[in-house]
Amino acid sequence: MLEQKVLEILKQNNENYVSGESLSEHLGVTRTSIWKHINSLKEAGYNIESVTRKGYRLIDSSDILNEFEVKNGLQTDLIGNKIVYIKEVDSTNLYARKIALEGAEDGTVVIADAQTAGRGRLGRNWSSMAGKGIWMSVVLRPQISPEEVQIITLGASVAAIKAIYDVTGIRAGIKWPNDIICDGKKVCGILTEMNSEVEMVNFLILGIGINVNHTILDFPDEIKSIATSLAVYSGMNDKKNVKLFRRSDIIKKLLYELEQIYNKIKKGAVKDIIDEWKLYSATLGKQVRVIYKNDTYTGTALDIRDDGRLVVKCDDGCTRDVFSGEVSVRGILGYL
Ligand code: BT5
Repeated sequence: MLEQKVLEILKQNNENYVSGESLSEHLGVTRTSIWKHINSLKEAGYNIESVTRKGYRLIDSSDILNEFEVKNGLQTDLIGNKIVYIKEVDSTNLYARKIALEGAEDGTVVIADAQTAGRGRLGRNWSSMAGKGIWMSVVLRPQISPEEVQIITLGASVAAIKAIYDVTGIRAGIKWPNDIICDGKKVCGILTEMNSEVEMVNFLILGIGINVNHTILDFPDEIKSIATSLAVYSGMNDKKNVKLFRRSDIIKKLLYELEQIYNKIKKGAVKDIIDEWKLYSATLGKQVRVIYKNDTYTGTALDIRDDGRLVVKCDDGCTRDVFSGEVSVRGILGYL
């Protein structure tokens, strides 16, 4: 698309002016056509300055999310080959499921700027404000059995931790099974849903939500005390200097890290993923409270098995394996 070509040239020129004339020569279209494309880029949110006799320049500080921004510089071979960007959707997981049933290929990514009915586990809600976070689902078609699916969630948490660190410098931790936390508050949640036969997975929908540029006031009251965003966390010690992050940069890195994990899973290198998960765990060695239906017990999180079960040494002396999806693990003191 011509509009994308104009954008690419402006980006390559790093905030320097590019004349309308050189753009029109380069792309073989009239200057009026260039002007029209510049206007539609401005409408899409790009901050482009036009100065008579100098031309156009892109002031590239904005956090614009669209298919082009994610594809531009994406370093993957499979994941993200097809990207569906939607301004607003009920849930990217539901949308991804729909297109997977229609045959969407392995690695297709659905990204939304806002979700009106974001989903958590066990029928819970996921708050997904417009323009603030990463609300994304990936269609995966691994050849694994339903019992092995938990490793995808664990691997995705490792991928998210690494992508967050790489782009923002923030070191987050993983709270078993699917939460990523900063300073004891949730910054990211993962929801893996599957469509399977008894022995084989048909496809998986890996849903990842990351709070990126929220202020604390952006969160609904009921989660204000348990949620945080990368921007809030980065500004904790310096309120005047809250950083805003570019969501597309985090997504690109995340898709890259997910592909590394996916390749490991395909090779059967599950142990590597578990070992990495342990490095980032905020749960192992901690006192935990396990809540399962009407049963509650406390103990110490000892280890994690290769299939993702958490091993808990209970206070009554016995050791139990805890499956995810069945329990809520809460720290004895507060959320962690
Ligand atoms: C999760 O569930 O953490 C999975 C969240 C997955 C969200 C992604 S976004 C893209 C994709 N499309 C979807 O529809 N979903 C996925 P769970 O462990 O059940 O946690 C849900 C709980 O977290 C809620 O009950 C709230 O207490 C809390 N919560 C809700 N929204 C939050 C937010 N934005 N940040 C932090 N905590 C939140």
